[in-house]
Amino acid sequence: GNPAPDARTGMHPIALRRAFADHLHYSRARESMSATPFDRYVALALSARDRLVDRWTKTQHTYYEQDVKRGYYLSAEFLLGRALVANLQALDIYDSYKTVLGELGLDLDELVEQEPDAGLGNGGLGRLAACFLDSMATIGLPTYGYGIRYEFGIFEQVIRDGYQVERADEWLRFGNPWEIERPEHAVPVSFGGYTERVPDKRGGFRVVWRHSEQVIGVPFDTPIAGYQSNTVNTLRLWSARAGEEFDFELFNAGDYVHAVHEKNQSEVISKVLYPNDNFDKGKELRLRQEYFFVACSIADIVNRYNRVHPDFSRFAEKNAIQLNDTHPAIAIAELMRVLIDDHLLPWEDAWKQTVGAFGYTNHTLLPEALERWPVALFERLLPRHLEIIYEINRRFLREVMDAHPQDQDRVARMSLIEEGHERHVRMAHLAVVGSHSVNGVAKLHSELVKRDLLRDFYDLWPERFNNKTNGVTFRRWLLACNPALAALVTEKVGPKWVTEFERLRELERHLDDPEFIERIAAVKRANKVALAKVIAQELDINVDPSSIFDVQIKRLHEYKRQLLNALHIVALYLRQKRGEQITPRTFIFGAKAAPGYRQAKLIIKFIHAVAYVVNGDRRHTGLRVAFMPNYRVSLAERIIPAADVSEQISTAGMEASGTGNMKLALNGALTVGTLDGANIEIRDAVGPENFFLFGLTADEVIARRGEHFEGRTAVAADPELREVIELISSGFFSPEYRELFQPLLDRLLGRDEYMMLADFKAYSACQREVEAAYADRQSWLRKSALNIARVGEFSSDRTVREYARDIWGLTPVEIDLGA
Ligand code: DL6
Repeated sequence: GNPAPDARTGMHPIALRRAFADHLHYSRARESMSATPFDRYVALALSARDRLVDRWTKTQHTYYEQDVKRGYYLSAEFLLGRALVANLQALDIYDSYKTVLGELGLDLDELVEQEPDAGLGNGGLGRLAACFLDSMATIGLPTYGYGIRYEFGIFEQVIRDGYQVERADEWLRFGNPWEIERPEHAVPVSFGGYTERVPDKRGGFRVVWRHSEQVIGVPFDTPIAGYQSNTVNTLRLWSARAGEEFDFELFNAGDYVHAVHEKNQSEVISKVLYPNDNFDKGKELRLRQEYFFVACSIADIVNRYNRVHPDFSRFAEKNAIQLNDTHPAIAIAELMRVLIDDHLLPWEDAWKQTVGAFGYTNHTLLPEALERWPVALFERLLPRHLEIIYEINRRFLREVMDAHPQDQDRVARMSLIEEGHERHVRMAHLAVVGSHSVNGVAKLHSELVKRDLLRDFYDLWPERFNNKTNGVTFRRWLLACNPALAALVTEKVGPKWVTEFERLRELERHLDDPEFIERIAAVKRANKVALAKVIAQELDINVDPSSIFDVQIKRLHEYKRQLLNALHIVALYLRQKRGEQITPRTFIFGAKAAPGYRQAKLIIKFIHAVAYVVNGDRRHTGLRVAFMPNYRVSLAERIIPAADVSEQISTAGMEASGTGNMKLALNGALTVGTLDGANIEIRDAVGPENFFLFGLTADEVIARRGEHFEGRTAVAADPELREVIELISSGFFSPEYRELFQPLLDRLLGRDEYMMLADFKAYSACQREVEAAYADRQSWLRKSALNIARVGEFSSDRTVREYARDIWGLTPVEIDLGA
């Protein structure tokens, strides 16, 4: 027979080997002597991509042919990380390629390391979007992701003298083998100018937007493969290019240099991701980014619908559009504009389709994260949208007044426009009014949305509000990142757990089998040894794999309380100095601070200062502190499998959900946590005896604030805490400048807004329980196994199925490759 059957798409090892060689030769023009590791990575990625193409085109064609209802996930962020392993596993060729490459003397893991992370997001919100894409494709839902192709994603963090320094993330420098540019589907996007009423054919008038600027959105498509299924969905990211107007008008007018400058101005729109997590800076360029990708996406959605539908009467029946926070909320006004101005629908008809299509997910209660745009800015950039928002508001407030005739305060509270010396558009209110569904991301969070943040809206439309507790994809966060644990799980419960999370429960049957428990321990041990090696290489710190690996990995934020963790490390250090016996522990941190967030950056410096003292203490070796620089998806994949303890210690009521908490529990770490976000549901699932709880509840936090609690009160009542604060205050951790950390202490001792001192004693006591529990090895391992077995419901497959059923009205579509 043929020695190389179908090298382009065949799955036989011979075909795989040939495909890799062909791509190295024909796509990279390299011989095995001249090829770099990156060339080999690209050759492998292209071989995988080839094998997705048939599925991809078949999937899209099937959606078209069956005219299925589509779901659209609009998100300013997709924190994808690397794609190679996910795609090889989706295609079920990971093992074959490992062998094939091995025969060529190549190490697959080494090629995997060549891929830069796609870091198009800040933290939880962007990573959730990435997990959802994976789940939607795996379930077989006809969905699309829409976002921005940032040329620079989240900055690269380097540490200099304990301080964070930011570097540009040039992730596209060497090219991206996964994306396909589709200039033929480019969309013009307008900004500025004014609106005009012109007579229409029916004796009425229509509004025309005379824009002053135009940019072009060019789509780049990335395949999103379902796990071992035929579905391949599309993530479409928009890149900004200068519009043709520049070429004709400005260039011909002779001012070449000015014209090139203007061209640059329009292309900056998709240059860089704003590096703020849970914070809105209100920059004009940010509003441009939001409108840019929303206008492109709505145009695309409407075009796709229009190809098969003669009018818009079935738009909402055929399209579900989910807003990932308010960043894309302008889509509500944009769809109204397109339907009314371009397609001449009456307002009522357009509004019915709009509300029917949109759903809004809220991801935060923090006031500093809620988007409010100055009306003046809106008017200058998007004059037509402001008119539409005013009209939405006028009709909406009439409804409010009908329901509450004498309540002017309520009307002012609910208005889409916030009055004041500068008027603002409240994007969350626009999102609620223009959507048929509003959801929070964990039970507590959804309750607080109804009770506090959007209470008036909940009064008016209780049926719109619902909860969708977050989840994470088990493909990346167990199967790919922890192959040894995944293999053990598969051995015990079979391979189906990868897509049927309920099966993890069956692990509980093996809990009394000492051999199984020992193997879990061995896997954890090996993962810790591997991470210890990375820590030694990167930080030149030797850590003991038998110590407790205590992990806090997430964006740096005061409410996430990395500082509370650091204060406790200081307390342990003092205990050790006093000669107290402490359980050896390695504290591992990973966190980026927003470049403009001074307090957060000072906390990074403080952790490094504590690490310097603790790690440098030659007489005591029990404690180690490792701050791992440039925390990102691919680094999380190495840290999480090695964790014993998961720090989920946010001030209660402030972390909407958290998702790292789920990943760590899934990999057998025990949580030290507050009753916040999804921690509450994780504790319920794994059992309170397998979770270390401490701290004030959300209601207690509110009560304390009402009582004007001050941190110094807690210090006065706790000798250990006093010693900690005094040591820092003495300048012990910053001898070169003793007041360095005074800004941290001032906030703690005063309002203690995040209740770090208020919760210190409880936290410290809880950590003593952790030590005691770790000392009982068998019991600890059992708790660890129970965490793995019982967190199935935190699969993003469950979450996405709930969205599909309750909000989107979507059902899976079978893709037949033979058809
Ligand atoms: O829902 C995903 C993720 C939650 O897990 C985090 O708890 C929450 O902080 C985060 N929210 C944001 C809000 N950003 N804005 N705007 O990132 O969402």
